[in-house]
Amino acid sequence: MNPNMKVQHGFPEDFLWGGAIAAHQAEGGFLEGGKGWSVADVEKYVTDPTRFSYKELNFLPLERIKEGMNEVDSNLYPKRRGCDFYHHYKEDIKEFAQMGFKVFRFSIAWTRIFPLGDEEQPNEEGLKFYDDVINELLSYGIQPLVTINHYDFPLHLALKYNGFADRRCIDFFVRYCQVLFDRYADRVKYWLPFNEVESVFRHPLKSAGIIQDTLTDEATTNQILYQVMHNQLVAAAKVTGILHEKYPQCQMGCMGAKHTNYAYTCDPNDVLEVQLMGREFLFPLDVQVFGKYPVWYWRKLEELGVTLDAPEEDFRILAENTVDFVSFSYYNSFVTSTRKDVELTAGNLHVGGKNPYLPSGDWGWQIDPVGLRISLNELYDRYRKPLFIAENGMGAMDKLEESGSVHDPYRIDYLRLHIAQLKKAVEDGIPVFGYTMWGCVDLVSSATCEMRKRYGFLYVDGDDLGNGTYRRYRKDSFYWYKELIATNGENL
Ligand code: BGP
Repeated sequence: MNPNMKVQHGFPEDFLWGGAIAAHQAEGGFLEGGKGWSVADVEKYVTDPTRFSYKELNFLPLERIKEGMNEVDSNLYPKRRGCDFYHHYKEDIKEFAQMGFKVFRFSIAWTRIFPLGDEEQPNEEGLKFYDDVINELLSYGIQPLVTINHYDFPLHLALKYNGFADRRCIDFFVRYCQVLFDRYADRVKYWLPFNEVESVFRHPLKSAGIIQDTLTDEATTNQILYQVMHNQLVAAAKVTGILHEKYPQCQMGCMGAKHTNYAYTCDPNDVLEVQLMGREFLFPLDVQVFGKYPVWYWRKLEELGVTLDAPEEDFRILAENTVDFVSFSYYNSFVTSTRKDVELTAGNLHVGGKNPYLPSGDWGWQIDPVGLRISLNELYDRYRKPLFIAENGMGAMDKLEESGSVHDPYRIDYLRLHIAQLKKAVEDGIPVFGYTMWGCVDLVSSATCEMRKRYGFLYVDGDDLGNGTYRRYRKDSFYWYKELIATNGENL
């Protein structure tokens, strides 16, 4: 048969099933093993996150950073605790292996490797920790997939340089990556430089170490943030080049949050609005895949009055070092309209229009499995690169029964429906090569610093304030995912 006529049934045999976490939400081990302070260590728990907008939750002025640095022993900083993966990684990985994971996505805490960020020499104890994690994974045949920086920028680099606003941070990032590649590239094939690379516009401190107090007015904010975005893209391209040259067996991907939006009405203005919004979210991935900015972008900068400090050399670096695959997070979708009367609802990372056709979860995020198939098709049509679903999952209130069981049928439903759509996309011919369910062990939520917002297959006995044994319990979804992996996605 002509190979062009091949019809895909079900998932490919080597499909990578697994789960994902990030260092600052899972590890704990605050300042242990020589670790330095990251911006996540000063993110304070707020007793009622629903009272705050995402902007208030995510923008930390200098005063609050200093307050956090003075409270070394406080219980009110959940990201210093995570789910204590730092001390539980062996048992957690054993449980992932029990479920049959083929891949595990985790991030490396920059401040374990370079506690301040601008040192010449790395911290051996930090490097050793990730050696142990990687070796543990490989002992069970689980492939590591590493995010190099996931929302835990070194605090010292933020305070001293204003993070990626200063081009010297490009060099610090490159040095950090070189150390990681030289140490782990023999065992880690897949790498991602930045989590949700477009996120600097949403939370500049978390994503790039930008101190809020420097964003004094709209013009200054635009000038700084678009420069930061550029600097991060150059940093990502540089390390992509280094990885490709020194370790050609490895692959570099990009990672973006997929903000899927639908037009609220068939008014062409609504449809256009969706298109314009989509390209705003995707332009950093465009740069990483195509090696250049889209033309509309320069016009936008002109309109905003932003002038990039970008030597010619930057554009050569971007053009020459494009990525091997595209990964993304997908949780929910929104509707968009030019009308002002559309009801709003919460979703991952921001608030958007509420879709009357979709149900919502405990935190108001709307559940849209078909949107995953739409997103996969859209991304493949645009990029023609292999795709990887780096995050997908459901934050919910779980209840630990006295028997030690946790019944989470809502999570099983969410995952079943999304994976059914993923399967359809695979059968559409989209080359998706893996799926890592977000927060496979309960961890601290990113936006709201809560422990009670649980995503995991493994329940962790700890509350928002750190009370509890941190013992792990298997939820019903644990057994469901195990069966799913065992049948390579057939037994949904
Ligand atoms: C993504 C982040 C993750 C994760 C997830 C869920 O955008 O990459 O770190 O936390 O969102 O968000 P939350 O934890 O706020 O529920």
